[in-house]
Amino acid sequence: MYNLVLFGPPGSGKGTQSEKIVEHCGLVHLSTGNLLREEIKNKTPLGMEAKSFIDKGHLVPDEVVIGMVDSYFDAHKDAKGFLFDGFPRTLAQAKALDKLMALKKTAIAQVLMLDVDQEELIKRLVHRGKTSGRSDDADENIQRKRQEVYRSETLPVADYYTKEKKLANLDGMGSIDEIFGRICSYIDKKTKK
Ligand code: B4P
Repeated sequence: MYNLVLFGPPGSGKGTQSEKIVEHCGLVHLSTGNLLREEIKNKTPLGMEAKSFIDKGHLVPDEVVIGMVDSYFDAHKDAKGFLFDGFPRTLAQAKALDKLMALKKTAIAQVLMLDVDQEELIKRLVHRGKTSGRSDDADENIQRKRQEVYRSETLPVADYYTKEKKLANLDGMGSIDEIFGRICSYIDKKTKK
């Protein structure tokens, strides 16, 4: 099993690049953002709880997200590997993911971090806000809150993976295809070893 985490701040292009990576590598895409939006769309109790956090730019509680990931694993027993997009976002989630992987007798192979300038992040999200219909995109104050939450709660996850010698930084600036090219050369180099 080859398991990859795509990491980076809100708007760094995780969702955009993930679509292309899963096609290139034949992995199952696990986006906690997409799963939560699906729950919200279906007005489930989990979705309604999640919405109250997302609309303020906060993270959804760990136990909710971890439970959702656990069920997704169970529903994809035959996967040859997973691409984690937007998960883990806290240290507790990173530790829970390691436990889930160990239970499956596998592990996270690499964590790719997309580096993007702060101004470019806000520019992308403001642009997405005009078309996405996502309530968390609509307001620049919510976007700034999300960047703040990323720095305080999510960035420590990068240190966790650095200590495990799994983190690689990639330039996330440029066109979507240029960035995808960088990601592919990195993955191809690692998987051919
Ligand atoms: P996510 O769905 O993960 O949203 P994101 O971080 O904003 O998106 P991403 O980085 O994927 O950006 P994208 O490719 O779309 O999370 C949403 C919310 O759900 C979170 O705030 C949180 O509340 C909750 N949540 C999710 N996971 C959670 C977890 N594990 N724990 C707790 N809470 C959780 O790119 C952004 C825009 O830029 C797009 O419009 C795209 O077209 C554009 N773009 C991309 N690449 C570009 C490029 N190279 N050049 C120009 N534009 C580009």
